[in-house]
Amino acid sequence: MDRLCWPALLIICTALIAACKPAPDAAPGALATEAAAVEQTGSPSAAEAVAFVAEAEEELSRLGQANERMTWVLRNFITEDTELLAAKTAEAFTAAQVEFAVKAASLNDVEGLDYDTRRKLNFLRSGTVMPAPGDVAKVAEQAEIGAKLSGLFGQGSYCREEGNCLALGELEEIMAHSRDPEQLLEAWEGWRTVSPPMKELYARQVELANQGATELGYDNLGTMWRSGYDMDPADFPAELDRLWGQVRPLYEALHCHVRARLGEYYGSGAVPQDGPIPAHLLGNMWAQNWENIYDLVGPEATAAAYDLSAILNEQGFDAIGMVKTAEAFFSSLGFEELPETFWERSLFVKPADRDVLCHPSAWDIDEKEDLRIKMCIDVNEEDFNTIHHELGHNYYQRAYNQESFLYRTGANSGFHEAVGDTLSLSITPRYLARIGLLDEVPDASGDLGLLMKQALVKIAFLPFGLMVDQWRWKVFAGEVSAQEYNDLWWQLRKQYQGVAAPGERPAGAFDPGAKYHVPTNVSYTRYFLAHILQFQFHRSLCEIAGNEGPVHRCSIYASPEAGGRLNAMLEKGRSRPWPEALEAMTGTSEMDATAMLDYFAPLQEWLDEQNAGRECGW
Ligand code: X8Z
Ligand code: ZN
Repeated sequence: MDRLCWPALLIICTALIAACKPAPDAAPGALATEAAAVEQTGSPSAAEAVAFVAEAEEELSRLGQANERMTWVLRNFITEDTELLAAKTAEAFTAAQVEFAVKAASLNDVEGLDYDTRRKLNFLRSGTVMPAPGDVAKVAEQAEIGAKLSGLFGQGSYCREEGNCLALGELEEIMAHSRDPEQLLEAWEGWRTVSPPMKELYARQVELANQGATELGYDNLGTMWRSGYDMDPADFPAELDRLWGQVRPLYEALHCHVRARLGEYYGSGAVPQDGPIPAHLLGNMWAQNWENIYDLVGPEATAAAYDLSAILNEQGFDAIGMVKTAEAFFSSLGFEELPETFWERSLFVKPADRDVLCHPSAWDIDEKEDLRIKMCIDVNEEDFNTIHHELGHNYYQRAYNQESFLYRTGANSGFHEAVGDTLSLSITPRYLARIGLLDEVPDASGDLGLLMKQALVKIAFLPFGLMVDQWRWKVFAGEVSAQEYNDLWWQLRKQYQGVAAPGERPAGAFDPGAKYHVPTNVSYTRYFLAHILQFQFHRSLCEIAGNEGPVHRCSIYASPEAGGRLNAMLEKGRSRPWPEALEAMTGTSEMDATAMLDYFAPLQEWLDEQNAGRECGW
């Protein structure tokens, strides 16, 4: 289930779900008895639906927890044995998910259902990330493919020659800090050697999951993925377009300025001034976050923004110290401290002696108190922010632990991703001074630099956050063949991000597979939504905290009023439609990017000045 996969677990369990499809006809017999009862009495009654939902919640919770625990072991200790064992556990869980989904679909038309039963039936039907077709052989095949795909990613590395291999983390370091185009190109292309073997497997997995989705009554898997937003799935793409339309001018201004500066640095031969930016020059393996090239593109005239990475290192922070600092922020809002077991059981540092999956994740093992994160923390600003992101998941999980099983998740997937990021927006100079990380609060002349840095994280991300699922939805809808996957990927990268591959891609390339969320089947629109929502949350919480200055200078640190309002939303999980949750928190029931635009207004003005006389666009 989703909750299992919460951001973190979602990642994990989706991979396994994909890997282990049990055939409904091979599944346990609980529902057979019920079906027989229905046969005797004619169509199922509302009371039967209520009983069915209760049974499903209990069973899925039980199997989900077993799966969660096993998956934790797998991701912390990747071997053939743990892969096999985890696949078995996931299979049982997936078998139940699919069985309950089929049954829920069959109860769709029951009349006289109460609100919660109707809502939960919908979640039961649509909530399986990679549904299985009802055929034993295909289920086994799909299980095998899922395991292979996540294995190819998790154990991937780039080897210059035998014995000289670089793991993803090391390649990402090069992408972040090297300014040598040759070296950047090698790291960029090198990492993409892991994914060509995924292509055919991925295509087959899509085919199988689409069959599963069709059996549940959806046109294809994409429609099923779009069904979790309390609206007609057919309207969801237009909702995303609307939000993207709000922020696109700001993105285009940022792109224009960054391209010009990169052109000055690398030469306009390397960075053509009328086309997309080569993807290896933006400081990140996927060109999704540009903060690492702040030194090349930031405003020169203003005082330099402080360097939080340097400060954390100078002050002797280690991974635990960073997590403790993030926890203290939540405590200052009135949230209870993390349990002792969090500290005992989490993974904070990359182990030297075994394969682990380093992509950051947050876990809720027992749906009560057994919260954990798994992350290979480096002492730098990016990871400091990501720790807040992960703890946001954990505090959300704990806040809704009194809700029933199917409501133990975010109001929508974007909400879950937005909580920790909302707190990160409050990591302001004043806050850093208050906790002793800065000696004094820099004056407002440094704000432009800070806003630029933030824009390189938040604004630069937006089109990437959108395009990943635009690609997947077309793939799921069968609009392209496997041979066309990579071309479609780069077509969308260009269309949305204005970014291009640094050179012709080889015939077998499967570049989407080099991004974690594709081989592990984690939906990505969640992050796009989270980037919009977190500014809405921040603005409202700042008002509640009594902030009167510009919103980019506001920190909600130590405001129990803001914490109380946040908690009121978190503890409801998804028991009510997300627009209600949003309205209770912000006073508006619409997702809306004006909070984000207001936050960046001073930067937009500066960018427009910089871009005067430049030809923008690609
Ligand atoms: O995957 C994540 C989180 C875990 S839910 C670290 N993020 C996306 C990514 O890394 O691609 C956060 C930002 C976008
Ligand atoms: Zn997350």
